Amino acid sequence: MEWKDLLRKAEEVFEKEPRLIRLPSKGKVVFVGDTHGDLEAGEKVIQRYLKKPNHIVFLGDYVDRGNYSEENIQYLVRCKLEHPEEVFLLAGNHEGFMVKEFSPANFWESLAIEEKEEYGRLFSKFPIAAATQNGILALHGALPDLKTLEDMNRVELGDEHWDRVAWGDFVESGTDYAGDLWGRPQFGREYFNRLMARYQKNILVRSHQPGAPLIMFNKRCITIFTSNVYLPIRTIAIADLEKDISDAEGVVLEKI
Ligand SMILES: [Mn+2]
Repeated sequence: MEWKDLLRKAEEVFEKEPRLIRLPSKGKVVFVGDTHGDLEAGEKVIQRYLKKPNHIVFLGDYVDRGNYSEENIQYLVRCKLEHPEEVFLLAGNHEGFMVKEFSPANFWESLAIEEKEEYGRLFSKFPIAAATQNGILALHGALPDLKTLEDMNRVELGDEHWDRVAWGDFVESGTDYAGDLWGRPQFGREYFNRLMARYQKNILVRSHQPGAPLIMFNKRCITIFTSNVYLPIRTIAIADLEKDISDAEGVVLEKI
C-alpha cells in the first residue's frame, strides 16, 4: 500500500476512537514508551506480546530522533489496521508538530508539505489516554486538570489540556505547578495526587521524560522509555488487567 493510502485508511480507524481508550478487564496490557524512530522496539513488543486477549498501548512519540521514523510509524499504523481492538497508539508531543513546533525535528523537517499535512491530520485523530478498570491511567506526559476523566474526550489538539498531556513533565517536588522549562510545563507531587484522586486511578504509566526516575510519588507514577536512541535499555510495563493494582509493585517492568 502506498503511504498516502495507508494513512488515509488509518484515519478512518482513528476517527472512530474516542480520545480516552477504556481497556477491558481481560488478559494483560503492555505499555510501550517513546519509540522515537527505533523500529526494532515496536517489532519486538508486537512479536512477543500481541496475542489474545492482550492489549498493547504505545504512549506516543513515534517519530524524530531515531533513524527509522517513517518506517516506525508506518509499521505501527499497519499493526493498528490489522489489530484495531488490541493495539492502541496514543499521541505524544512529537505527533503534535503541526500545532506546537519544536526543534530538532528530523522527521518533520524531512517531509514535503503534502506529507506533513497528511501525517499531521492522521496524528490529530490519535487518542491521548488509556484507562483500565483496575486502577491504571496511561498517557504521554502529564495529567490534564479536567473535571472528570471522561472530559479527556473533549480535549482538542493544541489546547491547554493537550499541552499538559503531550508536553508535561513531573518533578520530585511537593508543589503543584512548578513552572515551565523550555515549553515543557512542570508539575509536582501535590498536582499528581490531586488529579489522581479526582480521576480515581491508582497509578499513572507515562513516558516522554527519559531523565525522570522510573518510579515516583509513592510508587504511583511510572515513567518508561522504550527507544534505544537516548538510553541503551528499552523498558516496557506489563500489567495484569484481571487483578487490582494499587501501586508500581503490581506492574512488571521488563527490559527488551
Ligand atoms: Mn515526548
